[in-house]
Amino acid sequence: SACEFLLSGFETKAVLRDSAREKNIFIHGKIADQETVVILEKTPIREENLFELFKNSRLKLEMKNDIYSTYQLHPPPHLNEIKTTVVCPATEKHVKKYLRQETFLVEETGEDYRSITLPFIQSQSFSIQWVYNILEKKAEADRIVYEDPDPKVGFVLLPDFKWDQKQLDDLYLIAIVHRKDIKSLRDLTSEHIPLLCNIRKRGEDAIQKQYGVPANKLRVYLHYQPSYYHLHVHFTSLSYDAPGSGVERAHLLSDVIQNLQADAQYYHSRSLCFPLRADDGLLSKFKNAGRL
Ligand code: M7G
Repeated sequence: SACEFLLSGFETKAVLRDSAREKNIFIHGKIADQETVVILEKTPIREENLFELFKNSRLKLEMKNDIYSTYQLHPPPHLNEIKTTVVCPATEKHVKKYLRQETFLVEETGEDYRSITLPFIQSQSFSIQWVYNILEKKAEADRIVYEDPDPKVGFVLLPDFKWDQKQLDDLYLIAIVHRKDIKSLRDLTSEHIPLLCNIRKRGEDAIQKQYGVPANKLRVYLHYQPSYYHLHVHFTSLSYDAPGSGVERAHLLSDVIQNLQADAQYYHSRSLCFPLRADDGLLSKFKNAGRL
């Protein structure tokens, strides 16, 4: 297939970030003159593969000392895969998103949102074509775990592309709403409580049914700011320290529902804090407006 040799012509320009601990590397480069971001990630070792791993691998001794010894284990190829994500053509914004950078916390009032953030995201944000492709079954249709087709409270639940579905430890799904008129947390009012409750209930039920993971083992939340301005909810395993699950970006769905029950306009009027990267255009907008 065309895919097979996709990376053979990849020219590396820069390593955007890497982590020995997370065992991943984010690379900026070019494929056939197109700006490209490639993410390589070693995947967890799964218990069900141990038998084969021990039986069919070549072992090379590195050192031995008393009762201690270390080896290089060379597993059969199918147990040695690297999860690879390719963004091509990548925009400048994608390159920035993955570049490790200093971040600054911004406190955005409701008024800041309307006068600074909203105009900015309307002119700058990532394309959400991939979201529409999912809703219209033009991509990833075979990956859908659950769908409620209702135009008002319906959504599609599917694995996030950060999850390879090989183990439950790093379970990660997203629920994407069918409605196209809700950009983010900021647009939510009490009118949306039935939608949010529906996502929580049916999303949790579907995950229990499909993966056997109960609701009390899930972290269900929204990001503010999100990268993609079409409302979606993250479902991650409680035991997995998912990227972006920290308090400065994650808003638990249960809290969101309760806040809206207490105050219909909660997310229109309250200040919300979030981190911005040093080179994020939105950060300069806040600076220019004298809000930092
Ligand atoms: P977000 O909070 O808008 O942004 O979440 P973040 O990426 O900064 O967290 C969007 C979520 O959608 C992320 O968890 C992404 O990993 C996931 N995602 C992004 N894309 C482009 C895709 C895609 O094409 N397919 C799937 N299944 N998930 C995606």
